[in-house]
Amino acid sequence: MSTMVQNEKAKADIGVVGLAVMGQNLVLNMNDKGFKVAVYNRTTSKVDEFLEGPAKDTNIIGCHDLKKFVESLQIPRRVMLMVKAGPVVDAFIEQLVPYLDKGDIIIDGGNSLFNDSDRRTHELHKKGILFVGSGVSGGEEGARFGPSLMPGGNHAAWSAIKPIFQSIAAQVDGEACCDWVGNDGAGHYVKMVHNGIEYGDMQLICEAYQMMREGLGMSGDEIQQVFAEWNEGVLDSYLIEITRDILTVKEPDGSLLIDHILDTAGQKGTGKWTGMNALELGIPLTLIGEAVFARCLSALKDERVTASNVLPAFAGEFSGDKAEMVNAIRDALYASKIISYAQGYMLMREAAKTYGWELNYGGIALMWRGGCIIRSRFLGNIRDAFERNPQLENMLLDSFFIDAITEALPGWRKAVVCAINLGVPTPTFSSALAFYDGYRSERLPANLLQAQRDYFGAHTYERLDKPRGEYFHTNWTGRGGNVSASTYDA
Ligand code: NBP
Repeated sequence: MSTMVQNEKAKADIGVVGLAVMGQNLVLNMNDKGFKVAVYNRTTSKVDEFLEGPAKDTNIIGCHDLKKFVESLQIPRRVMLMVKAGPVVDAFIEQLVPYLDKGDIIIDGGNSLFNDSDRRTHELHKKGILFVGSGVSGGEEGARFGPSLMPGGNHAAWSAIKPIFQSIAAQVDGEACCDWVGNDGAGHYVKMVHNGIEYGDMQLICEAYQMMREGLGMSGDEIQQVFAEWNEGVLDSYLIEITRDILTVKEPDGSLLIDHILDTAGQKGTGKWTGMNALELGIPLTLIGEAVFARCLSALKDERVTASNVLPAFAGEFSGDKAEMVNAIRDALYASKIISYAQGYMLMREAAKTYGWELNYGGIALMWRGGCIIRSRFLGNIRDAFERNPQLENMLLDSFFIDAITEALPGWRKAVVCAINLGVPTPTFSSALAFYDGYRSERLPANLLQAQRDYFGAHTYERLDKPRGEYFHTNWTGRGGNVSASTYDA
């Protein structure tokens, strides 16, 4: 074996820049799976602390400057950035490029905006560098023991990173929760939708909790039992599981810890990005939108306190069968969750069309089945639906989901009506039901809307008894002219 080959073998398989919680845990995960990793961090003392602490007695190579870091990597060099999203990623790319050669790979594993990943893929492609923007989900524990990984970007990089990515990812039924998502920003796009869905799932659970707590007057222990039961059935998921566990945590005086937590939700923007993109693409992503707005409303704590003293509820008290209503709430949660995922998939389908990606919808469900925050049994059903029919236009038209919604529908309506009567806000339960009723309606009142538009702005309308694409204008008042506005949809 030549000295050069020997030297190459002593080098690292991959380098990771950024040693905060995600970076450190991913590096340890890679090390466990037998990969040699080099690490670098802006604050270099963190490299030493890492090597003396969690990475003690490993093969991990610590570097204090980027040039040496790059030199410690096998060719093609694979550099993964686990740093704060935004300009920091661009700054690191700029510093790294002079040390890299054509065919080397930069992977951004942060929560970057997909448009940034699009841009970086193209800019680096011009320099011969392969860029991958990868969604990483699962938080600290996922990073350490198996995250969900959603890589996209320059496909030429995939074969070189696949063995590492698929072995560090979570595994479900022997399959890695990681596969190539698509070109350019597709990986970060799918991660963004994942986060939007996460917002929706969390809000749905919170509404179920509030209905039981405020509406039905159930104790924390009773609700904890309900979540424990739900986690054994179709709702089996990580978020239901942690809710069950959160409800066991008490203060020294025996009260529930969550009763002492300020009811004002934070957000870091990925739910908002998903909603903004849905508006941009014209997809009715109502549930995630409501989930983002519910966080915004929760943030108006002082105003809500003032309003609570002056605005009446005119709400009744619950007087029915509690166990029956708990089942109805479960049905509302399950059916609304189906709507949320259906809307998320509608958005991804439209994005694929708009941005020119070929997304594997069943594969995406598999990537989310393990390792990430929205992992659940239910994602297996979505995967099966796309396996039955890869061209499935909408998840709601799959036989499994038709049956599931049909079964849950009576309880869903009952729970929403009950919430309205009790004055308990359930924006995601109710908006999901409104979407469902709209989606299944052959006829909506948009005929009147078109008439209004034509009345005030001569925007024209199409007729049911004429072919699509033929536009008509009516002089509604007798005062207007016969000139119409041009027809286009923004
Ligand atoms: P942070 O998002 O807190 O980023 C910390 C890293 O960014 C450190 O290496 C820090 O270096 C570096 N950094 C910062 Br901050 N500002 C810098 C600057 N101006 N120049 C150079 N380096 C800078 O860490 P994280 O929570 O581990 O997340 C890493 C990425 O993964 C982020 O994009 C995050 O959104 C994403 N993510 C996080 C989670 C999660 O659960 N936390 C889950 C999934 C994805 P320093 O040590 O010198 O300050």
